[in-house]
Amino acid sequence: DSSDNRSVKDAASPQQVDYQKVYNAIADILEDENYDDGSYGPVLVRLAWHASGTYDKESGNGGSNGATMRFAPEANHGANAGLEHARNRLEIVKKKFPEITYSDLWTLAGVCAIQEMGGPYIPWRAGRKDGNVENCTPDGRLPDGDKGADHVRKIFYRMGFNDQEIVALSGAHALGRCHVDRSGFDGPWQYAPTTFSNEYYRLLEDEKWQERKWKGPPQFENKSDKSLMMLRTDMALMTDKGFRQYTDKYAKDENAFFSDFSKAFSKLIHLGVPTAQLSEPVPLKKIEDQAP
Ligand code: ZEM
Repeated sequence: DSSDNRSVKDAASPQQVDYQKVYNAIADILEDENYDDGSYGPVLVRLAWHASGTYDKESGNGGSNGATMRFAPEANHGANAGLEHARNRLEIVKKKFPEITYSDLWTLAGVCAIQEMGGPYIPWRAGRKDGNVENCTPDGRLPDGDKGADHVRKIFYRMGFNDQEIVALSGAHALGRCHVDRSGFDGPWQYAPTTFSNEYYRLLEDEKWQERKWKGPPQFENKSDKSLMMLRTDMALMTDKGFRQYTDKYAKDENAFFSDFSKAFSKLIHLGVPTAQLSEPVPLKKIEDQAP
């Protein structure tokens, strides 16, 4: 019926926003020497992931469509602690481009951060609509770091991912760190936490990992200098047979990792968004690949 058609068209209206301009504005505010490791990139990737990873393929609800983490119940879910840093930072861009939805902005910011930190190109489509407080997802849909392979599979299978995609997505832990005041865990996974690479898999396999003795939640530290960490869920990618084959592959072959990560992350940030709402993929060039 015609009113339905109209609402779909209005919602997407992707031609009204210059997404490359939005991308460039996000790229502009990634760095800040006074924040964390000098970049908002990692926490922006985490925002895109937590906005999307609530998807439930059975009911079709959750996912990035809606940006429901703006509202109190979901913003206060334990897993989302600290993501206000990402949401607040993006307000600068939202003010410049008020016509973009939050749900498009958050996912686009994840793509921008990955690409600008040296990662692969990620196909992205516009057209997500912002929901309201009734669309908030129930707590408990995102993974807990202190659990094993069964838990990881349960959570990611619910979104519709397979073992290969789980391992590929986990390579995002090349970026950023754990913060005691957010998750309770502590430390980065690799030595250059603002550079996207396959270091996460290489270190998982090449370092010796031992349980850290401390008052915080159970986590692992590398024996050699104790400056790096792994969650129990990270360790599962090495100890579980089904996962290990892909960890081996990505540790050896960064191109394979980049290619598989790009596909899996793109899938993640479109989960649950009705196809009719979405634009064609929007080419979003890295700053370094744009004409001077
Ligand atoms: Zn994470 N992640 N994650 N992750 N994550 C943290 C940080 C970051 C898990 C997890 O519990 C945690 C994916 C999968 C899984 C990022 C991206 C992606 C932190 C630390 C925890 C505890 C939070 C803090 O204290 O600030 C678990 C259990 C996962 C699966 C089993 C996937 C998939 C991701 C993207 C594709 C990123 C970029 C960070 C770093 C954030 C930052 O602020 O530095």
